[in-house]
Amino acid sequence: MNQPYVFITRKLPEEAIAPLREKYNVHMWPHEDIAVPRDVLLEEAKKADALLTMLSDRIDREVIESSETLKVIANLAVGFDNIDIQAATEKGIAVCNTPDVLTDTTADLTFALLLATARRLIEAAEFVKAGEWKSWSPLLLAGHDVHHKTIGIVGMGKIGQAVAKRAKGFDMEILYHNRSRNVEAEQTLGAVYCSFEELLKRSDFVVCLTPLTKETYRMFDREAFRMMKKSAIFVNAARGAVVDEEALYEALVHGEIAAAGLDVFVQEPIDPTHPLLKLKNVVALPHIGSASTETRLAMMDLCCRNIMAVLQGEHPETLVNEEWKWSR
Ligand code: 8YV
Repeated sequence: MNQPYVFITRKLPEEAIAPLREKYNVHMWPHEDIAVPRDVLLEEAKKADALLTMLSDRIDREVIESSETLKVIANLAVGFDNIDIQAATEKGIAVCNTPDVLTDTTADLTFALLLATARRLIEAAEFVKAGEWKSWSPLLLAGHDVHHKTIGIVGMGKIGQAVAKRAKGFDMEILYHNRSRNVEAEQTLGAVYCSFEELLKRSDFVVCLTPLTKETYRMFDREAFRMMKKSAIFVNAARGAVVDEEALYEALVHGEIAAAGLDVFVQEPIDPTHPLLKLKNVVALPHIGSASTETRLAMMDLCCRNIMAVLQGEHPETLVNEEWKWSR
């Protein structure tokens, strides 16, 4: 009998995918830093039983419907806005993601980005390295306090809650907005639910952690930034497209908000000439929310376990499309 065929869309460490190599015919795109071209993805999907994919792969209806063999797509991310879930479900394909294992790591980065933006850490570090630190002055690189301020978290899922936990350690008042109430965050962290508008008006730090959906697409628009305090700091560790980047730029340039810490962008990698990157009050990171070695290995391991489960006819640990039915 032929071994199932698994295609991995990026070069991953051999030790991370060893469990797959033992059981299956594994083919891996040989580049770590180059996304698999569309034509190769289509060719591979056609014959694959399983795909291990990244956020940078567009797994749309065309890819999904080109395959008569595909049984599982394991995405190396908690988000899955790169995959047409509806098309996969219609084809009986399981879609899996990597929640939980990245929660604390992503919350750490989100809070670090908040701190770095408020306290101007990147500017300050560059200042020292550039040899510009010639004397002391009372307001040299003075930023803003984080402790005892109000944080407004938009998207109180697992990562949002983990950020709230960190905010509690900084004695912050915690507001949140979410599709549904998060009773645990309210009871254990004293988080207060409020409307999107109220959160924008009251928060010193507005932190976006909501998934990208039709409903959240560009929810941070011109009007949203106008509602924020002029001293507000905006942090986005979710998805770029939740924000109207032109509106954000205008808000930063015209002093409608004070600063922004961004780990995600509409276009990734962002064009180095992008106007947002020219602003001193923007801290920009290359989408590294879950990028610790430990967590990335745990995410890879979970992807492998999910693929093996489905190919063995079992229910995977972290299934996205709950309506998926595995016809054995
Ligand atoms: C990705 C992310 O894991 O998990 C997500 O949804 O945005 C990141 O943590 C990373 O971009 C690798 O795909």
